[in-house]
Amino acid sequence: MANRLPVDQVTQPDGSTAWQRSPGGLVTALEPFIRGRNGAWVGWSGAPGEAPEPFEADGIRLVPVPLSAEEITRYYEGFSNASLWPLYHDVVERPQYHRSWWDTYVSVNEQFAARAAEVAGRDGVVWVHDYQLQLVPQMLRSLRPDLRIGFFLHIPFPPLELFMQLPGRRRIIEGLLGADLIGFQRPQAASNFLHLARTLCDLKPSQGRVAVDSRTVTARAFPISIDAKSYDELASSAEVGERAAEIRKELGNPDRVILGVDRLDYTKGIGVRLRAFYELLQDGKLTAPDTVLVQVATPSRERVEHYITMREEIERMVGHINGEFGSIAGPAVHYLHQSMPREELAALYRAADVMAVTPYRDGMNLVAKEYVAARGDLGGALVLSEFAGAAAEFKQAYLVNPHDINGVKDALARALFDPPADRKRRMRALRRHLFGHDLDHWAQSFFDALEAEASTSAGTS
Ligand code: ADQ
Repeated sequence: MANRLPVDQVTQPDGSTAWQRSPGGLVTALEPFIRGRNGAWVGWSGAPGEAPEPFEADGIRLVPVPLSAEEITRYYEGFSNASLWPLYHDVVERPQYHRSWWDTYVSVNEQFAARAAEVAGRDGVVWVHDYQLQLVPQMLRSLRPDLRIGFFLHIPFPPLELFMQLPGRRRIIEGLLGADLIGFQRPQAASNFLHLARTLCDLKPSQGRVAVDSRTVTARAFPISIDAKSYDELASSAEVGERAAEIRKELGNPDRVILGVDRLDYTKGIGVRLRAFYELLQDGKLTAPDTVLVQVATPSRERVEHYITMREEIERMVGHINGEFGSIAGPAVHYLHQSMPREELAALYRAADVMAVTPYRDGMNLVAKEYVAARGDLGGALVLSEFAGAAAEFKQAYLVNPHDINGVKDALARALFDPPADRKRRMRALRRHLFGHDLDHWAQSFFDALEAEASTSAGTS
């Protein structure tokens, strides 16, 4: 179960509509588990109004949950993306709380739980994903006590000092405790959660586990990853190699290319790297267009207020830098507010000398992993925020504190100018870790742990 089904509705040339699988690592990773177990995916179709009947797309049974326009505004854009999202990301923006948003979050979670309760087989396994559905585990358990329930949170889980702001805070912890296994990106998030279970629910967690009624709930880290092998194959193909060379040519054959790829989100620290690049140009440490920054920013949550103002700020900064440092030959910052195909992203990764990933806070950050997977040539260098989950694994990246602009400038300069042998050594180490911890490893270890938890709980109840 996830907020969204892995499909988009597309209009055919003859005007009729059809469902098309949306590209995404998660669905690809889970597909073998879903198919192999005669499973289904429960989620919202992405459009307001009545839900279509359950249908099959590429061999996976999809079970849509309908959401009205008002529910989308309150549950999705409101409580999920304007209350929980900023709160769980260190309050980078001030969360907004409205009682009507919370009420709708509760009722939509009820609808999801009811739909899953209808379709799950006897003694089945349900894996619930992410912050939009945190109440589902408990709701589903009360409807279907026979099920094994896992939950995975893709974003960070905040410390007690921040979480305590949340109206409905106890309900959220109780909601999650309905699962047998709760997975987080980092161990710190699991311990934040258990600390809250002690404080808000008067429970006694010990060593990553907590007894709830007659059950045992386990909370621990399962860092998500990507299908590294298939990304590597894609990026090392002749077509992508040619496109990478063409991109550098189209950029005017600069000596150096710095790349940023993010959803346009205030947590991603896009302004941080623009600022650092701008100051390096001002200091004369870099010159444009010998060095250019390419920033791809995927349109995201365009109706949420924080996102509207942030987009204006970023675009003003890009205009400012280009006004000062661009020339007739071309701009210093190439800014693309666009979504693009996987192949084009892979070519950009191969064309970039330095990948800048500077979020203020990020659950994992798959872009950092994709970049490493794409560099089978051992070229390139990764500048990575310490506040991204990926930093816990990628110790050999150029790690930075995104709040320290001088530190970011320094890391960018080192990543650009360090001797090639040093950069290669770092990239080799990053790749070794990544290929030993890919997406399949993540999904398999979660399922294995869920099965193990279930048998332990059955033994103790
Ligand atoms: P996101 O916040 O969306 O995910 P991220 O992990 O970086 O962040 O994933 C973004 C994905 O979108 C990547 O696969 C990337 O290739 C793709 N993408 C980015 N820009 C694109 C563009 N212009 N066109 C096409 N594709 C683009 C949330 C959490 C993360 C966590 C993931 C997975 O916020 O911290 O890593 O879930 O758990």
